[in-house]
Amino acid sequence: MATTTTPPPPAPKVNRIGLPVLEYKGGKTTLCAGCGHNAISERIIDAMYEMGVPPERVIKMSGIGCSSKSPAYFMNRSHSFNSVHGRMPSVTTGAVLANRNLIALGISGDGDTASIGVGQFVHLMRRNLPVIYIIEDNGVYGLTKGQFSATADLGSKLKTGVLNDLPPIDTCEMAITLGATFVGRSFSGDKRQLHAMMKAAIAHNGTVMLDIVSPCVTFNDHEGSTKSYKYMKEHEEALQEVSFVPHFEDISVEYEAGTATEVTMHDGSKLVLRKLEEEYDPSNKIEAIHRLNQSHAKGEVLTGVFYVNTKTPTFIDLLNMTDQPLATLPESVTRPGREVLEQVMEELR
Ligand SMILES: Cc1ncc(C[n+]2csc(CCOP(=O)(O)OP(=O)(O)O)c2C)c(N)n1
Ligand code: SF4
Ligand SMILES: [Mg+2]
Repeated sequence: MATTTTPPPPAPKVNRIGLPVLEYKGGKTTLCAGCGHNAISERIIDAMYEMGVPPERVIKMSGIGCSSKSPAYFMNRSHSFNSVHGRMPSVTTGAVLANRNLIALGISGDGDTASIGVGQFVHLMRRNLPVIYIIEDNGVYGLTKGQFSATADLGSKLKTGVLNDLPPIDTCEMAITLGATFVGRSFSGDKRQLHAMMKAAIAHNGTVMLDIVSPCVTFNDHEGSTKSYKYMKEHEEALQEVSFVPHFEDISVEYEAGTATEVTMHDGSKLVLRKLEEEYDPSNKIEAIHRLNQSHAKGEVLTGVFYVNTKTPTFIDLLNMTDQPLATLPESVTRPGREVLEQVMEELR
């Protein structure tokens, strides 16, 4: 009698370090269905998988808020630290200085960053510490039931009908002015753009600041909100078509001369910014601030990569740190002996 054997299941598709995408996933989300933050988690999973980032090298840092909860929903194999509200920048700075081999991914909210955390945000941006800092921006404090945050637009309306009478903080303008070296804005509903920007962020060595408009379906997705899906679909104005070619893919990108700007990233990857309108130079800070101001005046939400600078030294370079991460140095090196202490005491006498 002939026997039939069932063929083995096909091996899962793996990335350049041999991991399937499953190894980049996290726990099941407890955020509201349709929350923009969930879409951002998905883009992080895809980008980290496609770039072949070893999950164990990533530290997921956050503050407090629905956005700050989201690191639980991606990259389970990575390290994670949920800090105090608005204090993620200082904890991240400490972690990166202790181990320079880690890849820091900071997830914050507009409240966590631009309200309680604005002082810490300012000092992180001016240091050019290697970190990918993401603001999941819904214009409200989602976790505490929808009060306006400091990124809410003047005249936008709460569900209760209350109008916002204060002007917003533009976190991208702030980050560019202060010294971040890769600054952009995207929309959680713009899958293609966000995906390319996330991969470029991974390739950058320095402070990346991405403000991602991420609608809160429960408290800020109604008529009168300027951070709703409908408003973003009607008002998003992309500055460029963003494409990214990682250094390990030998793809030549074709574009007509003068229609695109190519930025070579630290690892040799290419960020290609295809112009959709007039000339735009992403290495020009003044131009970036000007375009952002212009878009506010026109009532548009400008998205894209506003500023890239691959030349400024990072905080790690400035401190002239040892190549070996401080956290791995033996105590014999990090702990001065009794003679050193005695010498210091002698000098103080
Ligand atoms: C020191 C401190 N102050 C206030 C709070 C209350 N609180 C928790 S989350 C939050 C705002 C979160 O807003 P955001 O960062 O925009 O995150 P979202 O929930 O909108 O994603 C506030 C005010 C707190 N947890 N700790
Ligand atoms: S309350 Fe808003 S921000 Fe929080 S999970 Fe729900 S939709 Fe997202
Ligand atoms: Mg918020």
